[in-house]
Amino acid sequence: HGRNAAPPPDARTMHLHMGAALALARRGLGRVWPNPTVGCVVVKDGHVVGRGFTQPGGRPHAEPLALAMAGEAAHGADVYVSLEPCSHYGKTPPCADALVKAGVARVIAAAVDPDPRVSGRGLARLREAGIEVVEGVRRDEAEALNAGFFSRVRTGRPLVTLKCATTLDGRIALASGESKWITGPEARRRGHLLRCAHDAILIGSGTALADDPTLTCRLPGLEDCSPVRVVLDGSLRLPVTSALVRSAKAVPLWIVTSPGHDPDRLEAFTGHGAEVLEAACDESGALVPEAVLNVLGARGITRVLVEGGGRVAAAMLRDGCVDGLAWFRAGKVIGGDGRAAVADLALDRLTAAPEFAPVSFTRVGDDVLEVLEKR
Ligand code: AOF
Ligand code: ZN
Repeated sequence: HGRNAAPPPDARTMHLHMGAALALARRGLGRVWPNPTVGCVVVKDGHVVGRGFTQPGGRPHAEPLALAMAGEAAHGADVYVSLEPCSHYGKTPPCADALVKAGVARVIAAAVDPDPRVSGRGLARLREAGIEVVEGVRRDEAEALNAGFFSRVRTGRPLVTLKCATTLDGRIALASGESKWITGPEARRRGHLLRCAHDAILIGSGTALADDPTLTCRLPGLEDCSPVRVVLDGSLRLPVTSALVRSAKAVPLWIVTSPGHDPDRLEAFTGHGAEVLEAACDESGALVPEAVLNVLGARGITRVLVEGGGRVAAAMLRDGCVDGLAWFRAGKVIGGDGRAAVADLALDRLTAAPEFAPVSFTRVGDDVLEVLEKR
């Protein structure tokens, strides 16, 4: 069919509509794994006539939702997508085909989908059908938004963010162990919001034993967004009476441990709804961070929030597994006898120190949230 496309929109118009597509996509963060989160905006004669974003669990995809909202108006429209439309027959038919069928005039895509089933084929299919394709509008932001998905597809491992809440001098508790509270209520709520935007939260069994946390998202309206809870527990120390195990039927709990435990011991956990996963250990019997991340990636996890404690943080940092930091800092000083956020790294030279570049500083109540990314 003839697609008498209007002249292409100017750069500013494309920038604005793609911004809306990215904002829609952002809503899916933490809820769509193993899939990327995608936003789609359909624009006809300068008016937005359809919007959609990837739904929880990863389906439906963004495009069919936006096209359905647009209805007949999709014919001859400009469609903004934060990621290349898919071209494969998965659990749903290809979004590229849906766009062709709807008779859209132009597709503006921010980034190419690295999934080997797609990787350029979606855009090629559109072009073959005579649809004008504009690539790369706000690409950096689109790739940053789906950095977890890109990482899983390219390396098999999820994106790892280490979250800490410390004093100015990097301490998380007094020598006595007293730690409630270092940061204030606003920062703690922001921490819960961070949980929602991740597929999984990971802690060590030491922290699980010391704090008996639940690790759910407890913000009003977001109670259903709790990520998978992952506990690194090489020697299966986690009590079956812990809050984590007791809530395993309501919110997924994955216990990662060393291979070869007695099946009866595993059944104590699986009987409560937890899953036990095996990962490789080093000579000292400690779980190897990369092996753990490979196990999570193989299960489809794209974004992990590491929440403690100091030994897990140190192991992840030492092995170069931390992609970014979300560091909440209270304006308090408790001194060197306080407990460190990161256990010993035993660095032999300063140039070996893991290094991060600042991304943002935000005041959150009386505290500061500092976001950094791997250099
Ligand atoms: C799109 N729009 O909103 C998303 C896409 O298992 P399936 O069939 O759901 O396919 C998953 C793949 O689809 C995923 O790996 C990625 O390549 C793409 N995700 N594509 O057109 C969307 N979420
Ligand atoms: Zn699709």
